[in-house]
Amino acid sequence: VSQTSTAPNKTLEHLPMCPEKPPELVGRFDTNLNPVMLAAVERKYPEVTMGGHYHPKDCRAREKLAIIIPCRKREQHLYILLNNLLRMLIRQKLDFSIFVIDQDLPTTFNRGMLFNVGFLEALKRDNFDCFILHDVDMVPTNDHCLYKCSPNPRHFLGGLSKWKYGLPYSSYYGGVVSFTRWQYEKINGGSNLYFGWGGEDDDLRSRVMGKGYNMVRYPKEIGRYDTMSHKRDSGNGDNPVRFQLLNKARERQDQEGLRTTKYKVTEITETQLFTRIKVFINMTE
Ligand code: UD2
Repeated sequence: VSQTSTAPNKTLEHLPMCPEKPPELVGRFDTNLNPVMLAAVERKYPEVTMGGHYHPKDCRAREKLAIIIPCRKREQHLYILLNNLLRMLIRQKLDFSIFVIDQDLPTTFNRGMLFNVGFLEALKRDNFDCFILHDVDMVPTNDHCLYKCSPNPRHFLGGLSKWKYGLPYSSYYGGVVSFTRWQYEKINGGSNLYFGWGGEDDDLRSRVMGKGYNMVRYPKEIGRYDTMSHKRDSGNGDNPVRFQLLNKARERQDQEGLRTTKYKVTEITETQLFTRIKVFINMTE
């Protein structure tokens, strides 16, 4: 696949480096979780260009960020997320691209594998340094929650509205996490084996710890997220074998993961605010 419009732009080379923490940041901001039309979000962010790309105009961003959002039949959540998230990313002076990874029906949903797909497909398009793996229904509420990578993979959530801005357990790893390219390759990505709800986030954490990284998380006030309420989706029932899989997570880490991800791209759609990649996953492979 050829390079897209995110290829290094020579005209930016003379610009100063963007500040690590731009002075425009405001801290806590109000979220808007009301339904919204995609066209309205597009009109709100004319500076985001076809395929979901943006880079600051007055400075050179410190890294190239790919945001990977698994999304099957959750369009309204996606538009609400973008409506809130894009303003924050622009304020943070980031060079970012938004990838939405969708999975063909009827195969049971596989969140972990879709992150691997997003990572691999993003790298076919540009030389990204940092990857943020992002649930479609998590909306940040504080712009000091910087969407960047760090020396350890980061779990972004300090607290969620649905748990009174706390977390369900201390090793919790769901929702939003970041990896540099090197970190994600080192842990061999996420497991491909979790079909249905649950366990893949704990497996991911186990892989992170298995390669000697520390658990890093934003403090509660900064990693404060609003969640969109929803019923359990059809095609994503409880994974009955999640605990068996989890017991062997560390042993399997090097045999199974990013390096063994198999999928077939069935559709690619570019809209102004994101590139959507739809894939077929075979449950028996
Ligand atoms: C929790 C975790 C989530 C994940 C999941 C177990 C939180 C805040 N998040 O989410 O990170 O570990 O449990 O698998 O606790 N999705 C679709 N379509 C579907 C199903 C899922 O797009 O049909 C995507 C979407 O991005 C969603 C994510 O997968 O945000 C997680 O699925 P969920 O929201 O149904 O699960 P939830 O809220 O219990």
